[in-house]
Amino acid sequence: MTTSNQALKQWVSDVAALTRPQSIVWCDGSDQEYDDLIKQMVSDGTLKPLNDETHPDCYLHLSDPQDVARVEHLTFICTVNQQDAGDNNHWMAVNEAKQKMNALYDGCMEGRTMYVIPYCMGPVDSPYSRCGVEITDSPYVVINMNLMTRMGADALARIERDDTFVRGLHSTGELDPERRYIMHFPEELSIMSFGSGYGGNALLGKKCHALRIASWQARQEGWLAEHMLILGLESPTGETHYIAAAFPSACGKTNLAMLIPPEKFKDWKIWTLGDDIAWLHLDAEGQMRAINPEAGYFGVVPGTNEKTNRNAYDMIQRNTIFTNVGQTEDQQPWWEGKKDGTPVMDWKGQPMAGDGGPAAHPNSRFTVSATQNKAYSSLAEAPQGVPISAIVFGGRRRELAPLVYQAKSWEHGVLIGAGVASETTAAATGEVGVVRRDPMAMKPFCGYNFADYWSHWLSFSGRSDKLPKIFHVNWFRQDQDGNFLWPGFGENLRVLQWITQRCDNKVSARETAIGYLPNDDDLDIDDLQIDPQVWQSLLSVDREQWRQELDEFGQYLDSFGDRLPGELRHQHQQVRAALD
Ligand code: GTP
Ligand code: SPV
Ligand code: MN
Repeated sequence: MTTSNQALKQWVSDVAALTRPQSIVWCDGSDQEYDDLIKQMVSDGTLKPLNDETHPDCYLHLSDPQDVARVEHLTFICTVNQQDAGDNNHWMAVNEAKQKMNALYDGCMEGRTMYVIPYCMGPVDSPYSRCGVEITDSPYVVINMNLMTRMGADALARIERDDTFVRGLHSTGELDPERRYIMHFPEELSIMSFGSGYGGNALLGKKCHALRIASWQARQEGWLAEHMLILGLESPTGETHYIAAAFPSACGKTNLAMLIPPEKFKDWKIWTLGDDIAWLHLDAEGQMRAINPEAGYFGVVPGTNEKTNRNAYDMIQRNTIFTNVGQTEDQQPWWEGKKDGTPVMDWKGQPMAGDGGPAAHPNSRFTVSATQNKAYSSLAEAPQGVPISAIVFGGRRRELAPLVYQAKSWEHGVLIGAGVASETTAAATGEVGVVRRDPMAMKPFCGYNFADYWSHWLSFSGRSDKLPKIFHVNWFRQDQDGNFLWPGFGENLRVLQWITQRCDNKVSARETAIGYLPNDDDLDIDDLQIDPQVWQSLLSVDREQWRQELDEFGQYLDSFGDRLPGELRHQHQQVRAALD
């Protein structure tokens, strides 16, 4: 395979001259190619076949123990003007970054195969989709991109038609954390990644392209690229509402997107459109529509079982790549929260109980095609996407944030999104469990200055009078002993039901300083045996705590200086005043 696109041909030849691979392979995305790469990786030991009876066509990859998560401190946005990247990003000057990367790439593929992966983010026939090409020396990246994107011949044909693509260059290098960088050049639509083979650092279609680069493009072109799941909630009467929800990494997107309704709601149905990223556009009528740019799931494994997420559990029984889980005696994958089986080997490939650590790394992942999900929506491939009724923001907050509340307006909703804060998780290296500000769950992923990003969000209210309603949820409130106050998972359906009732003006609500909260009886929870006092606290607004929160949030907003939109400041003042 090769291409008629001169720019692509030239770039591949320039990269080959720099990295000096032994051979170049243009990936066609075929099953044959996938199978051949699996065979090759099994024979060189980078993939282990799992139990073929219980887990047909499932494989285990153990990454370097120092390469298990995104590395935010090594991730840069490189723009001509530093303030275009904003204080929310690490910044490096374009030339400095390129010099650094070119030195690392010099000869880095000697003795290796260089794979050229044309891919399309979104259905290949959608006007909302965008293409890219990733060049990599990692076969693991190729097989993951095969599951996660529309990759190969169709994507290449579209690139040749569109004559534009995002350039992503990736090499695993020596996996040395001291020689690792993930650089983005949004002004040139290019990405350079070196020294990591893991997830968002290496599968460049995902966070690097579909969020950091795409968010920049989206601002220029008038749309939004967001860290959001997309689901359809079908009521017993057959009406479906589509909801997009942004939660920070490892805070419940995959689980919500695949939710199985509890017994009491068995006539309701959740359809999955996406579990991590949404691209949102206004159509000609001013309706916001969403597509999922991805074609597979790169999901958190620990905690997945038949009770928490049966759809996910079922879909990872076959044709799945596991990264950094443990193994049982008979080569079944094993992780904390799996419920059955006993691990004998941990994610480092060591016998269990050696260092007392977990069998599966807390950020261990499965990669699987979305088509294996029983709840995969028939509209997930629709070129025009689905109409969005509600946008939901959420975080992992032990305290403060109620179970659910609704914004009073689009502008107030933007403030609520900007105010998201959440406890850090194992999805990125660094300390876990500290609350940090994570506006719109995009702190690690917004490719430009947050102040400009909020202006862009606010600008939508001037463009449509039927924008989605905005909500905030928190599944993670805890008591003094660390027990969750809300059962979560399937029971979250009850909250989604209230959200859609609000969208249809079918239920009233209680106005508070922070937004509209459900009346005590409007969420159907009779069968849950929640202590009335607990229920009260899940739906209460502690004024003193909220005043403190708003003051801290205000200081954070101030740090964006003159670029902060006046409207956001105004919204903040209104809520703060209402709390007095
Ligand atoms: P990324 O793929 O990193 O973006 O994560 P995500 O947002 O898709 O998170 P995911 O659904 O994989 O959930 C992460 C962790 O949160 C898992 O360990 C889940 O078991 C847990 N979790 C998800 N939903 C709930 C919930 O409703 N309640 C509680 N207590 N835990 C939840
Ligand atoms: C996240 O960290 O939000 C993920 C996993 O979805 S990664 O692909 O590594 O970004
Ligand atoms: Mn994510």
